[in-house]
Amino acid sequence: MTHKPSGFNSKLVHGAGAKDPMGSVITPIYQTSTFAFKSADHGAACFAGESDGYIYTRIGNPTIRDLEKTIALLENGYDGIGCSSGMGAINTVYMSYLGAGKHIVSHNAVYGPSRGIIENTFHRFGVESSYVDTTDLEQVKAAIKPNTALIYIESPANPTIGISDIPAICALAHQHKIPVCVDNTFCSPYLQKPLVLGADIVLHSLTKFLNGHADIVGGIIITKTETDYKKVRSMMVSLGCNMDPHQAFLTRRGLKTLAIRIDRAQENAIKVAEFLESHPKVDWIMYPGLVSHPQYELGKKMMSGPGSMISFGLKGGLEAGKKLMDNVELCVLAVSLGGIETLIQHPASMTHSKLSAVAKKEGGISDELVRLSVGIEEAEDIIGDLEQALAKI
Ligand code: LCS
Repeated sequence: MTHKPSGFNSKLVHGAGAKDPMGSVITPIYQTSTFAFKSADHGAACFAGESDGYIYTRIGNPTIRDLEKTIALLENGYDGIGCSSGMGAINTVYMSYLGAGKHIVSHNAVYGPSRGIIENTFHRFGVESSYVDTTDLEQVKAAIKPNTALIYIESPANPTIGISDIPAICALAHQHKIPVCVDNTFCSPYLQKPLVLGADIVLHSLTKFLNGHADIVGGIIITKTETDYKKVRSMMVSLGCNMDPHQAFLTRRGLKTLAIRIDRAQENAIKVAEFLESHPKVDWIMYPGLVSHPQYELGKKMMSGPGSMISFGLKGGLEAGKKLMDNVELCVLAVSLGGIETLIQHPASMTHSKLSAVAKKEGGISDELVRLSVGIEEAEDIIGDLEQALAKI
């Protein structure tokens, strides 16, 4: 191609330009565990990294590589590493940068298991941690120690929707030569590009917006440099948390419509957020598209749109929230997010239930918090459903 596609939708559709040898327009599913070498010397060259031939699917596979290279292109990164799940990606990053005597600084409102695995498992291996409110730069500054080896943030955070200042945190971290990893699941590269904002590593639960159809679980890590890429890929291969070719195929298919799905869901979310904010039974709401969001201006600087994730609390607290969740008809009462359907869930008793009461309190994951992932249905239908359920409280 003499004209390299520069538009986001063109990149989504055409990807990193993988050409199938049989001329298949869509990258096929290479459903194989292993690849034949042309000769003993070729096999040796593949293992020595002197030939780019494929060896074994845990190490690499053409269907997975197409997805990895495409998402790396979307994030302006060096290359990508597909993983079996978002948690597979997170643990691969932790294992790559942490070890006995090392310290991680992270947000006290990250996806529950991202914190849980550090406090319940990595602590057993001598890793130290500080969970602070990373939306406050001073708290990040105060948490850094001589042995800090990784700063790990989510922005917007799950489930509080708090926004951390990625460029400021990266500038601070880099003064101390600490790498920064951003979980960009809530935004996707369509709305926010952490590597461009200064981060060293970005990761996603592909289960959410990037696949977008609630039919796979997957994860990916994208690094800014070749050095980090090699380090993280070799860890993923050793851990064995690789993607499966069929999972990569479905994600590559879902990814093609990322921008049009997000545009539509976001348009709906803005209307839903306005409806909720003005509803007399709603106590508070966190949505980056509302001026009432405490980091509204910062969000506008870092994100090209407010997205489709909303958190809110009802005046009747937990009991009212439960009533709402039990009475919705169109919105589905389920965890996960970023799919085509509107999902509603209760983080304190569901996604973040394994966290200690102290951790939940520190992170602002209150009992009344209800989280909504707005889908691509008609906005009037979503609002109508919430309205009838709210009327029952
Ligand atoms: N990062 C974020 C921000 C997430 O929300 C999740 C899953 C993960 C990582 C882990 O990805 P997975 O291994 O599930 O692919 N979040 C979920 C949630 O909020 N509800 O159900 C899963």
